Amino acid sequence: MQSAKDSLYASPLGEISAFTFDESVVKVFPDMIQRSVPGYSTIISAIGLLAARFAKDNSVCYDLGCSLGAAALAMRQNITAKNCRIVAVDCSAAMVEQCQQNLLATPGGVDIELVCADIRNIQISNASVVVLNFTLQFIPLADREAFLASIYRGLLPGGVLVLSEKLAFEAADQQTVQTEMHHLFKKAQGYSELEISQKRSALENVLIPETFAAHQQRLKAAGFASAEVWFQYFNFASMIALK
Ligand code: GEK
Repeated sequence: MQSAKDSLYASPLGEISAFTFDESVVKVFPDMIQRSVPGYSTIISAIGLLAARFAKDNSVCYDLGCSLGAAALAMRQNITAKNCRIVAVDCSAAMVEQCQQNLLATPGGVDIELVCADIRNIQISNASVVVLNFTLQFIPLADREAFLASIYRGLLPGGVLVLSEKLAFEAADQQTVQTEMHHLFKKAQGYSELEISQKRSALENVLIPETFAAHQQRLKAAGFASAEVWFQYFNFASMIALK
């Protein structure tokens, strides 16, 4: 996916408004996520492999908070199950509009239905794969338990939830070091100190990270048989929860 360079936070901003997934973000999104989330491309490729392993004949694979459709497209490239379809959902109209263009530009075997909706309000059913790739972190804390329980109910036995999140750490020294390493990662990707600090302010109270222990506990409470990290790069991790 081609993308303009992200320079949204490059100049000093008097007042920093809360981060939203609007048109200006959509224009630079592939560059922004690639240079901000350590391991993003590795995770997208692995979502394709996981879909190949878990997608069942006659079932549905969900990409919740799909943005521009990277995970849905990776799944489409790898699914070999028969009569399978993908449902990709995002509540940002600007994202969905650009995602539609991306899907049309790269046609493939499995149908992708694109829905503009709040993922808390959609019915998950007959699912073999559900992907939440850096999306749960934007859902209010109070809604996360019920939301994951509804995903669990919609999954078929043997189904998988792939949950990727920015993590928080219980131990203060870990929190400090992991945050610092993420900032060093962003600097190495060409972001300035000003860009890093203004973006951090914009995401305050918008992106709410939790510890791996909190995620694991909630996933188990929702009914998942097990939940483990399969990938971590500093404070960004991807988990596999099995029904
Ligand atoms: C990727 N998964 O490229 N309902 C629907 N969509 C939502 C909601 C909600 N309640 N809250 C946030 N979103 C993608 C990357 S980005 C992660 C996901 C990031 C959407 C929001 O509009 C945005 O498109 C996406 O979740 C989060 O693999 O930018 O850090």
